[in-house]
Amino acid sequence: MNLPETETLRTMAEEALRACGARDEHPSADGTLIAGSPITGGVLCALTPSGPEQVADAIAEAHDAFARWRTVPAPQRGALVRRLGELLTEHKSDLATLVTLEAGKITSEALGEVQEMIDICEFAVGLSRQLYGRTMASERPGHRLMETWHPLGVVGVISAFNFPVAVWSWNTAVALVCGDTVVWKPSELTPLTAIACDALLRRAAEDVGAPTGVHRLVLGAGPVGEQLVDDPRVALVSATGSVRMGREVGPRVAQRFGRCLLELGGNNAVVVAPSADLDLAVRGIVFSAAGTAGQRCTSLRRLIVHSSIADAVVDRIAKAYGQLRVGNPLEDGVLVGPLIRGTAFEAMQAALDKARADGGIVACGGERVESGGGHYATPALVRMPDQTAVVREETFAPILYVLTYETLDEAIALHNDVPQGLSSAIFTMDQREAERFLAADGSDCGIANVNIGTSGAEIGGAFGGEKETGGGRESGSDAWKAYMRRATNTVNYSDQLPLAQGVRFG
Ligand code: UN1
Repeated sequence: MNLPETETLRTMAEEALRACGARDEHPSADGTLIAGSPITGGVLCALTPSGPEQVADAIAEAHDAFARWRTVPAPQRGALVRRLGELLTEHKSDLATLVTLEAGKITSEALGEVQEMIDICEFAVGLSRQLYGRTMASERPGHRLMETWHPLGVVGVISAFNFPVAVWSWNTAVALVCGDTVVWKPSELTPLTAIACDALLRRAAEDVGAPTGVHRLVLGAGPVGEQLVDDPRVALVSATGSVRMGREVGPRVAQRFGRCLLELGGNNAVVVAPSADLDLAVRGIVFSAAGTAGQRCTSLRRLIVHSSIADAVVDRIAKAYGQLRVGNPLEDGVLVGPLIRGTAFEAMQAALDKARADGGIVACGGERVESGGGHYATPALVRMPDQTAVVREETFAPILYVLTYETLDEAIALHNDVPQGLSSAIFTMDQREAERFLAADGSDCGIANVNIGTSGAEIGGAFGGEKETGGGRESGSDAWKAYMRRATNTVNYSDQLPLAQGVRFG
């Protein structure tokens, strides 16, 4: 495999950061937070993590800014997000470069991630004129009953390495038009993309005259996030990451009656029915399972295929896998980049060992691709006799387990018999089967698709899932409501004081 020198990657990162207007002191600082690249496993630069005082200052500043920002009319708040969207468009390739360098995504997927940011900005600008409350019919004469949506406060955004910028933008663009301010703790594995986004947002704020305290970036590992979780001035903690992290965050935020929005693990499955268009199915399956090297929370991990077509489907996927180029994500034609770090490769191997011990047969892949640098693996396809413990776990790597079924009821039961509930899909040409999969007794996930894969959701819908996925919804539809507080208002415009429920008092 032909990998570039880390020095070349470092220069690319510096140039992209500079183009985005990021302050020089970040990349040149001599700190303990190491920004690395999974492409070579090398170090891009050493940053200074935020100390407890800096985190407290950031929260205080965002809290102060909130007092002013909440009274700015929402369409004017939209102007800030519109400007951010323009800057993201201008710097699309700079940001995509940073995403590739830090997260290891292939260029097309990195550009797609930035496009997702641009799209959510557009959505949020429209939303800034549509933060509607309802007017209800009051049971009392001369009374009006209505609801008003008000800004909530400081939103603490904790994001993961695999979508280092899009998930931040879903939260931030929506939070800002809702009148909230944001303190962002990105993954400690992707600080540079965060620094670039923060610089662009700061510039947008300067350009439109918004307080710069509407957004603050804090860098570091767990303890920085914990400070956001425990600070009562943080009204909403929106956290993306592992179920283990969510189990910590949820109860701690609840303890102080804060709000939480959790996007945790997925163990996403596709059902392939006998009538499926197999050309379509195989393309959808390969993108969802092997794309982003299996490191999306929406990545496809389980294939539940009708026994009559199982051999044919496995053969076709194996053939497609054989043609996937694994390697340097900056190179044209490469479709599968590196795993984020060595521990991800080890977790993948451990899962494959367990699968074999459970009677699984590896149809193809799962091997290390020697690189002399980062950790690269061929996507694995594993036929399983059963949905054993390892299949029910999320391993953040490209492993696709294949199970078979006889009846659709059986397929749906297998599908739902995992602790996670993020994304799902069925490939079928049979409308009854498709509708059954989407019905109340069908897929139990937050996302259920027909004839497309599990990953690559558009921003217009609400994104999130059930069970151990955490229940949060972000991005489109009415997900904005999580970022606001609802006030119910009853206005008496009569000269009488009728009590509700016909109560008489005096
Ligand atoms: C994630 O992996 O955390 O649907 C988010 C998708 C992307 C977002 C994934 N739009 O795959």
